[in-house]
Amino acid sequence: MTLKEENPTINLPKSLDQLTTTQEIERKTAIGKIVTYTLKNLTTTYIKEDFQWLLPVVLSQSTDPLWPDPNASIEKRIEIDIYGKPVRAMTSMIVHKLVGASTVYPKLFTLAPNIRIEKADRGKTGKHIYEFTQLDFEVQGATSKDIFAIVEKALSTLIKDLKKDLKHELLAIDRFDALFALESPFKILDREDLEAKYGSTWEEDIVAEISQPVWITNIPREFYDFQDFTTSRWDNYDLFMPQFGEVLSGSKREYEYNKIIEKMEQHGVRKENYSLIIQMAKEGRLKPTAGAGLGIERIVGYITGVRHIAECQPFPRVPGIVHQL
Ligand code: ASN
Repeated sequence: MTLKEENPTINLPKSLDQLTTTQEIERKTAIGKIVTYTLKNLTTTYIKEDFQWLLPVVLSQSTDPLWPDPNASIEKRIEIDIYGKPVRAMTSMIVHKLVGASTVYPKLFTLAPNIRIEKADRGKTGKHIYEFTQLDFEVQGATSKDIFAIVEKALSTLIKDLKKDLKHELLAIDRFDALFALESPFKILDREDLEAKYGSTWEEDIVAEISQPVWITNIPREFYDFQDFTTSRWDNYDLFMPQFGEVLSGSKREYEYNKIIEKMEQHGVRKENYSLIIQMAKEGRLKPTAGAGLGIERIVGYITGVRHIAECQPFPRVPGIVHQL
């Protein structure tokens, strides 16, 4: 059953070649301008803060295991052989960020294409796409609080500047009044407290309740997120936007050899895929870092209020639907 049949109120995002009416084309034009402005504004903020902009890679022996993660829903992992070696399509540049920030570029960011073949039923969430771009950044020696401050400044600036410079486009898609100034610092909530209060639906419940962005911390997930082994608490975070949901996730990172090995073994992660960072950790070359990745289509989805974030892509990547382009 296709998404359209199941929920006739959600129109599937169309590819550029399928847009025919003036209204459709004007809407896509406004969204395109907002994407361009968002990329320019965010990258300018990071460059002003002394970050180096790294070009992304797409095929690599090491990529994000995306496991264990309470939100993982991967139908298929893309692995091919090139030059006699197995490589994977990039799920996130986390490993490259850890190496980059530990060695040559202590403050780095990249605009990275990530490929995650989500289960087809995620086509209906309006929040998942099987190819997306993240503004992924990492800072040597940073704490979670340092990362919060960087993100809060970048997003507050973006919303303020958008309302000033792109009023015409925001009005055209009826989002000018819906977008309000962000008030920093954002509230910090613990996932355990939310589970105790709302149960398993905490994500939807909190998104419906908040009127400003909130940080959610202490989420059990991949080996590279920092965990305090004495308290079992995770020093990691997701950023949730009101009436929308998650737009960013990140953490302080593990860098100690013994902890990394213990977590990889516990999680059943294939150590041979990560031999380089394991070796670096063993030699003390992996440094303490912290960082995060902001989903570009998600933040633009929040700004534009689209029903499906694939509407922010020129060539939509809705799980379960493969278009010729
Ligand atoms: N970009 C995320 C981070 O920095 C990782 C991810 O996308 N899974 O932690």
